Amino acid sequence: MQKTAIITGASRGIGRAIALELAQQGIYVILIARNSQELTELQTQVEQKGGKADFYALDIAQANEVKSTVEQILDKHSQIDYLINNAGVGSFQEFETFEEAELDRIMNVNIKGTFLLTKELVLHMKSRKQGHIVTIASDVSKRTFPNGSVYCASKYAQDALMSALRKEVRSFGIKVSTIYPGLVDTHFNGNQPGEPDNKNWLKPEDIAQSVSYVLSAPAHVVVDELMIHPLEQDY
Ligand code: NJP
Repeated sequence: MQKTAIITGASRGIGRAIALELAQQGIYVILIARNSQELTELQTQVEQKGGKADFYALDIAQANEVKSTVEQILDKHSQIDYLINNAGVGSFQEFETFEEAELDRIMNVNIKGTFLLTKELVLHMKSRKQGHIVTIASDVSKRTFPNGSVYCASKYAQDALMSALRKEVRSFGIKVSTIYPGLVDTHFNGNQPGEPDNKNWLKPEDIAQSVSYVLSAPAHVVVDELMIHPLEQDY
């Protein structure tokens, strides 16, 4: 039976590259983000290459949207094999200049969104006694830096959420893997991909390949954690 993967933050950057990589491997990709135009374009691109894709435009921080979307997905697909928690936002500024609204925005996507979607899928995976949840966290899940307080806190929390979940669901045959990238040349935080200064950063495709590696482990193997950096990044 064809494998299925839900990928959040699929409209651009790392999520888009993961979707293209998994679709190319014959996995049915279910794309989630808010921008329906970018998702439509990606669905078309996947289908033109012979793959299969659906998309759902939603805000993963909204519990009702997540719940009804997962219900629709499970009505259509009797099984979800992989959940790739990739959607994320961040911004960087001096501690005292962070507004409460900005803290809420970052926490709502990185923590609440990851929690909501994973919660719905864990139920499904437990009932099947299999499944694989892969989260794109950050190397700043394990280190901090000036002006990164809120983003680092969100990524530490996201890592902790998955680390505890890993211990809960292992006995159900569910794998939980976390990938910690360094600098990746995407639109993250207003970055413009392709700038000469970023030429040695990781490409979204590098992270897609690491997801592919993690998912391809034999049934008795789980890659719990994977950190990946540009060779030139001093971290
Ligand atoms: O960023 P970007 P990346 N509901 O901005 C989606 C982590 N990371 O690919 O909703 C649903 O190009 C948004 O879609 P849209 C980072 O923390 C990165 O670099 O249509 N989706 C878009 O598809 C994040 O977890 C770097 O605007 C929502 C995607 O998220 C992951 O990598 C380093 C959403 C963001 O695409 C992917 O980021 C690192 C919502 N509420 C970790 N809000 C790096 N780039 O250097 C946003 O250590 N999205």
